[in-house]
Amino acid sequence: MRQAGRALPEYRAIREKHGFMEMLSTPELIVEVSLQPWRRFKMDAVIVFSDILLIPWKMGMDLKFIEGQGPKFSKLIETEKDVESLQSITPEKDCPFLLTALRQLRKEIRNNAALLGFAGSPWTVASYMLSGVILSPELVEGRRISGSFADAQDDTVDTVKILLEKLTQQTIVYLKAQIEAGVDAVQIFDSWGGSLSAEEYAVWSAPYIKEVVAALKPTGVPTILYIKDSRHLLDQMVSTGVDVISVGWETPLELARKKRCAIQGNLDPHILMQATPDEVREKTQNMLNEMKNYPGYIANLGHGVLPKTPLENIAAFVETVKRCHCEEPQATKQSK
Ligand code: 1CP
Repeated sequence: MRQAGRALPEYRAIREKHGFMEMLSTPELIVEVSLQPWRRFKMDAVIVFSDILLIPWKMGMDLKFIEGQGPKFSKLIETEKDVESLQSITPEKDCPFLLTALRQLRKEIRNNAALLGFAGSPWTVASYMLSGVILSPELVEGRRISGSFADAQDDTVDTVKILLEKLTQQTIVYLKAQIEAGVDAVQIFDSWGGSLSAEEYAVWSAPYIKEVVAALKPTGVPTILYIKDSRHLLDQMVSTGVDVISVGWETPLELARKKRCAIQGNLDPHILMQATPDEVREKTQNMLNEMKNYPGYIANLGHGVLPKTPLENIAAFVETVKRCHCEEPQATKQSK
């Protein structure tokens, strides 16, 4: 999840001095910002500071960061010609800053934490390239694009499929480079996958993720697939072949458990933002109790940390999870 984000004062201090795009492409800043949450909270994993839109940026799309909104492309993909003009990336040449940062992070954290690399799923990244803004809730653009396929000309559908296939190949190359640079696992963010129905997902997202996962299998590095609104897509998530399914907070863990697959998630980040530290401890403990004895569970939030989250609540979450490794929950102790 987005662990640095805007919640940390030390992150905001760096952002006051440097633009987001500059931060994305400067190894020293990537390393520093990636380490900030870990220094403070000592979670078990460090996710590298980067963005899912790095691939299309390096394929030739002009990316700018609009303050208060997020990263945006100046011109979206509209025609087959636009898709054709996208270049293939060579990670060592096009994003050496990221690979340098990953190697440095590996050295700094040694084996004291897992180092996570990531990429967006082809569907989610394509949604941004084709439609741009997904910020307003009524504009779930992934849905709009797929909805328009019903009336779309065949060649539009083909163009989107060519784009998805292109992105799939780039994602494979990009994640392989991150693996070579030393990451322990990679997470694929299909943040907008949940806006598709199960039938649409089977056509527009799952096959491309499957291809990425199959290509990474020989490396032996575990893959994690995150979908925010994942409730109706759990079977498809498993069938992509990923090692871990990471579910949003609206998906009951009880449902995910039935899939007999390693699970990551899923405390509602709003709890961290609104509740007291005691309430955070209680809700976190409830989640841990629910997953007790489930083999292959990674405690996490169901989406990124929200910007105004009190730091003591993040600390309460991490401490409760870490304590759980060595102490049994109170209720279980008493019942023995
Ligand atoms: O916190 C970290 O440093 C972890 C690295 C990280 C990750 C894993 C960042 C840095 N972004 C991401 C993934 C990412 N980026 C996703 C998938 C996860 C999710 O669903 O949240 C998405 C959708 C993006 C795109 C993005 N980047 C948006 C959404 C834009 C939109 O229109 O929907 C935004 C606002 C960003 C900015 C961003 N990326 C990362 C950070 C720390 C920030 C905030 C920057 C700031 O305001 O200072």
